[in-house]
Order: sequence, then structure tokens, then C-alpha cells
Amino acid sequence: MRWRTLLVLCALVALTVGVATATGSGNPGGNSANAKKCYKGGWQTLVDANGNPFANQDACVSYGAKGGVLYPSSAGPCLGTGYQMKATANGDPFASAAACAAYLAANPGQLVSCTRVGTSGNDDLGLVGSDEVVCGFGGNDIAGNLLNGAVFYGGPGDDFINFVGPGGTFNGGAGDDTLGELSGGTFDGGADTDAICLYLSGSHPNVENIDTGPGCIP
Ligand SMILES: [Ca+2]
Ligand SMILES: [Ca+2]
Repeated sequence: MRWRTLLVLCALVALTVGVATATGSGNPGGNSANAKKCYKGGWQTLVDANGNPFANQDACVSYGAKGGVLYPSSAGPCLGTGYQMKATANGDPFASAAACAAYLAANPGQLVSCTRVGTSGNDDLGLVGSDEVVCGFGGNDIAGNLLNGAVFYGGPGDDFINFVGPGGTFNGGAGDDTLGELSGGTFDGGADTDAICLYLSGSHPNVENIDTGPGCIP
């Protein structure tokens, strides 16, 4: 009986090791197909996962054959830690460089480059300077007045901006977003139910409730 138990255990260990090895080494056919992208000048259009170009074809083949992920050089803005400062056109953050690169490839020109970002939780992002692009990401975020090229991407969550004036843009994204006063500039509410407490002028696509009074400030 003890021998049988031992045999079963040995078989289980062998199976586990086998699976681990197969996963760890990757798919050799896949790696060689990956490396083939380097040939015929391909290496000049590719970069590694950190966005670094290759010195020559051999360096590219070697990287690809070891299972390194090859990206088109156009994905550069997403690679390394670059994706942490990028968002979708709706202000949604990316979980990885690969997710960012896939979005960029499918949505040319839509990638948002944030000059400052919040966390996945609630943030008070303070004053937004002229031409700053602030991405709040998840959570219920607030930020100061938006004017003169200042842009705020709320992303997911219920976000609040006190005032948007000429040249300011508030992209609410997902969640019930609120703008205290729109006096010139743009408030795009995005998804869900969005509100402007006091409307004077400016554009407000995707905003469901307009001029709802001071009580609408959360
Ligand atoms: Ca946030
Ligand atoms: Ca919204």
C-alpha cells in the first residue's frame, strides 16, 4: 500500500514538473516564429519589451528565440513603464505595456499621454496648469479649475471639477461625473449619468443633466 502511494506521488510530481517545464520554456515553435520577424530587415522595425531597438539582426533573433516579446517600434510610447502615463480616449488606464500597445495598434491617434496621473483610488489632483493633461484613473477624483489648454480625464469613477472655462476640457469617462460650472470650454460626460450644476456657455456632449442648480455639487 505504501509503495502504491509512493508511485502515485511520483507520478504526480513528474506530471507537475512536466507541466511547469512546458510552461516555463514557452512554445519553441512560437519562439522561432517570433524570431523570424527579425529577418529581411524586420529587426529595424522592432523593439524589445522596454522599447529598446536592436543593434542588428542577430541581437533581435537571439531575443526573440529566448521568448522575448517583440513589438513594432510604433508601440514605443507604451513600453517599459510608459503605459503607466497613458490612457485610452475615455481616460481608462492600462494594466500592462502589452494592453497599451494593443490599444495603440487598434486605435491610431487615440492614445492619451498624461502629463500627471492619479491612482486607482480617490485622488485630489489639485490645480491643473495650462496645457497640463491630468488623468485621474479609477476612483472618485477631483481637480481644480480647467482653463487655457488644461485637460482632465476622469476615467472610471464619479469625478468632480469645480469650473471649466475657455480652453479647458473635462472628459468625464465612465461614472457619474459632475461639473460645477461650465463657462466656455468643453465637458464631455462620457458614459453614465453626468451633470452640470450651472451652465453658461461651452459644449457638453454626453451630459444628461444640465443647469441642475448648486445642490448638484457632490
Ligand atoms: Ca484616481
Ligand atoms: Ca461619465
